[in-house]
Amino acid sequence: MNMKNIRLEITLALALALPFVTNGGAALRDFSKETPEQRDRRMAWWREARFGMFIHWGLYAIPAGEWQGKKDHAEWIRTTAQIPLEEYDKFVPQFNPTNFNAARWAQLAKRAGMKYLVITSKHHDGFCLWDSRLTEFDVASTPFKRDILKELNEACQKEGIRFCTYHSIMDWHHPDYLPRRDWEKTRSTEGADFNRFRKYLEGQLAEIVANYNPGVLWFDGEWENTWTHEMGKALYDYVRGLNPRIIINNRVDKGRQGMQGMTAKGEFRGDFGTPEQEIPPQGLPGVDWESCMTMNRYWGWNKADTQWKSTEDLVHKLVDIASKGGNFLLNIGPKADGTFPEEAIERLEGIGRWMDVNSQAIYGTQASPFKRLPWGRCTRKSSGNQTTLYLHVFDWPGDGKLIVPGLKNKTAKAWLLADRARKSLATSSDGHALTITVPGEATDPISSTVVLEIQGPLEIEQIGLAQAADGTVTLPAGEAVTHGELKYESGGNRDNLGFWTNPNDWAAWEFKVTQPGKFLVIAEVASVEGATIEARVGKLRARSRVPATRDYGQFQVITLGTVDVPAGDVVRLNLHAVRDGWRPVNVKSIKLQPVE
Ligand code: FHN
Repeated sequence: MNMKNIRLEITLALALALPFVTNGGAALRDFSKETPEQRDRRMAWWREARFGMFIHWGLYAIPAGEWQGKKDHAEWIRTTAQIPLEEYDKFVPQFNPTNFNAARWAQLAKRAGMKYLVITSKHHDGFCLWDSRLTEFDVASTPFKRDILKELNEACQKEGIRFCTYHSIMDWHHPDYLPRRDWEKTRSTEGADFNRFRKYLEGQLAEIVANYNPGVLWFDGEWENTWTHEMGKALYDYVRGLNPRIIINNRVDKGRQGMQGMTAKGEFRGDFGTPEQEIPPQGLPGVDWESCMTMNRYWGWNKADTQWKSTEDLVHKLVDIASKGGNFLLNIGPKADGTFPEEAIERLEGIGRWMDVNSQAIYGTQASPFKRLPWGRCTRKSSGNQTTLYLHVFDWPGDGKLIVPGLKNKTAKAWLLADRARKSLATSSDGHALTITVPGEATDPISSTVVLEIQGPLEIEQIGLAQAADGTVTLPAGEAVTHGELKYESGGNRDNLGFWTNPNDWAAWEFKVTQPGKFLVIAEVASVEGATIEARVGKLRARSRVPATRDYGQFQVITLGTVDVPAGDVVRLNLHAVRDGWRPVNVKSIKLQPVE
């Protein structure tokens, strides 16, 4: 038995001797009693940061998404390709990322303007990127041997980036983790002890916290039924007991509500919500949340994945998330040799060029005071009696007049953030909107920032959905008030109402009409099997069958009929399911078009 195995046996024996789920013998503290002030102090650096790098790296980078001719795998490959354990273990002697350069990774994160970095210390496959005393299934057993977490932690510190770790509760390798994968028919569960797995999990987290001091412990893989709310609460308190200042996401417990990521009401643990591949439709005042997204399609490296988001799209996502008070955790899946894909580097550098000019409109900002703006987004900072609004203009006004609808403050100091001389821009107010005279050209093709400094309290009238000059009214999915399980979903190519399985669910839009009359009701919808929907304005109804489109992402435009729409500040259109033969329908938008 080699020295590591002896160490392993001693460590495990000590760990097993301790009463369960304790902080080295001391009774667990209950951290749910933390005061708002204590929490604000603990969360301050994370709220200031706004932007971080996610890294999914491990043995799965070696097959690079391909197995037996199929090319749509990634970090889940052991499961999606049903690779038996002894087969997957053969990747261990192949893991030798000789081009891994922690300094380069940290420099690229810094170049992009990212303030923290979250790396998979252990993903679902159970492989550990550090030399753990509790397992041989780690980097020390590979030809590479080097302690990746240690090197990256040190490199991050050099660049002023907060080092953080992702750790999966679900573990497809450890013999005590249950359940087995349903296709692992021959892998015995004999002797498996889930509580012993929990001690292993705790022991490894103690190693990580003690040796690498992560700012955030980003849990994942909490969804299987062997992991309970009680275990989640205990693990949260255990990790906070290891370092009371650490921040822990909501996937430590069982309160996360699917991919929309927010924590359900109740005593669920977790310091922030974790929407995945999507952005909440509105800001969530008083809620800490972070949208995590891939830069292309997969989290782990897949050499066939060419679905890279553009730099413009990524900057717009960063701005949109910050304008709603959230953080953006943007993922990189490094290759097996330890390098970042060139396409990822190109995007990090492009985002960095935008952040060179505009980062102060992102770091330490709070959510927009406006529910919507026609040309872009807004972030804000407040100091005493002064509010600074950062207007992120995606669509630059051709006539040189940037109108801020609903901003009733009459005076404001305005300038272009890109203008170091801060040359004042003229402003005027009609009492309902502030108009800023801006140059004919945007300062940045992706998003240009106009700064407004306002003394005294903000006076804002939320502008609802309104009729366009041509009389049309567009009702987007993200602006609907939904009732029941029906909800807005975004991310990827999703920007629609979905999960409309219950015909009792319905959606409502409110909008202002100044040009009443007869309107066509036009809907952009998708339904695998087809169904009938009905729009209601007052007592009027317009219904139509949604033809089967075979795919919930395959939208088509249908006309439901015509309705009379009255003038008014708050006109309501309700969209209902017709129960007979109901099948789910996705809705991207409703449009009212005046009938000539
Ligand atoms: O299954 C994981 C997946 O591999 C990836 O780690 C994402 C990132 O948040 N989390 C889980 C899917 O929700």
